[in-house]
Amino acid sequence: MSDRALRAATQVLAENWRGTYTVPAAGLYPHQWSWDSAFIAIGLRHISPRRAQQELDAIFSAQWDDGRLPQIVFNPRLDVQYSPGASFWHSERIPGSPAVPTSGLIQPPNHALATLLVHQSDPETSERRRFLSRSYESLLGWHDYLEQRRTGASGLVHIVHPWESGMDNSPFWDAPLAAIGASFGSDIPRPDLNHADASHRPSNAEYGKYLYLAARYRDHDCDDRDDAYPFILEDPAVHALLIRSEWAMAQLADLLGADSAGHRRKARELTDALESLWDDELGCYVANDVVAGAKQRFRTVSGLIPLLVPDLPRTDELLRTLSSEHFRLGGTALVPSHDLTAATFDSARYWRGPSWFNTAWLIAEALHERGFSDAARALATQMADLGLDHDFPEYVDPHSGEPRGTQRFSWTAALSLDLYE
Ligand code: 9WN
Repeated sequence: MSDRALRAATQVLAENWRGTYTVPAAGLYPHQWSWDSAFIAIGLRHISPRRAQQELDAIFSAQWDDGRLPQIVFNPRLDVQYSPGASFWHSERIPGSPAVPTSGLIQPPNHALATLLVHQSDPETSERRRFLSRSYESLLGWHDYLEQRRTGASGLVHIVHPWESGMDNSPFWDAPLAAIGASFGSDIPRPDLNHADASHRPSNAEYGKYLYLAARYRDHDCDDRDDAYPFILEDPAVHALLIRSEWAMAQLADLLGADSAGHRRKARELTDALESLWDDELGCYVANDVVAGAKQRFRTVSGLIPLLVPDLPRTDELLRTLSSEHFRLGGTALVPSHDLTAATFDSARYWRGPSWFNTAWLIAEALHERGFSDAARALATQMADLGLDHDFPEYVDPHSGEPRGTQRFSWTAALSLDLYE
């Protein structure tokens, strides 16, 4: 990597650092986000393994009694800058919440994988700070929450809000949201539109449903016991990240001299369960609406992320789909979030087409782990180049590579440091 690229990425990460964690972007996202911090830590380890550890420490210190790691840890002084904030959630009123104000929802479980990579980058500092043993305890609680409280009869992990997928307006959620008659009402705060073009963001109609679901989950004390709750989905990327993280837990257990067999067994069980989301005709995994009992048959980047799962029976098919006209690996900017040929594809709007850097990293990591080193390096180099050329955008138009959303975005800068050199 060139000195200029290293300096530019380091500068963004320094600007967005808040003493113990990094905000995703100064204006649009002024708090700490859960899966962002794990991706940021993966990049930060190349410039400061200690800061990478602190980034993860900060999210672990906001863990709920039931083990969940919250979607967002709020800075209450910036309440009006982001909606819904601390004053919407009032997490201090919910039994089992931590001392700091948080959202009650979760995000995808990439934390054990990040913990392993951060530890491996500087085992000495990690040992001195007891990073591994402390993190492992938190991760055990986090995975227990997902595998006990959030797993249904299918053996697949459940999400209860589009935000929990990290891919908020994916076409996967269109029908499940449309089936919910209620909405939050017409007075929908949109501070996000002060920082990004409305045509790059989810619509007001979607926000009405997002806030309705969040308020309903909150008003039921976030206890996962609302029998008539209307949004329960199984998402391939969330489930695949849990599997990949369960394999990372096995490695962490080995490093700590703890029992790793249970983690390997669990990872295999979770991998067997994933098979029910396979769609032969589409050549990828799809989401399942548990409430309606209906598969959401779209090709999205979420359905390709299982490539990260070791010993996956569908690797060849997924690689074919990734290179096909639907995602055009190598022939377009990064990996589009949605099928380039679909009627629902939109090259500008958030998770309905634009290419994101975190999902590109997950695919690059999967290619690297499968031994496709050249393809992994090519994708990582493209990420680094696009990041540097466009001031580290949140996402890009897959056809033109033009920046969309906000800029000086932390995970874009962080992951551009991970080049498989
Ligand atoms: C809601 C912070 C987050 C990412 C998500 C991305 C976006 C939030 C929002 O920003 O979601 O969590 O306000 O739109 O979809 O993946 O973690 O960067």
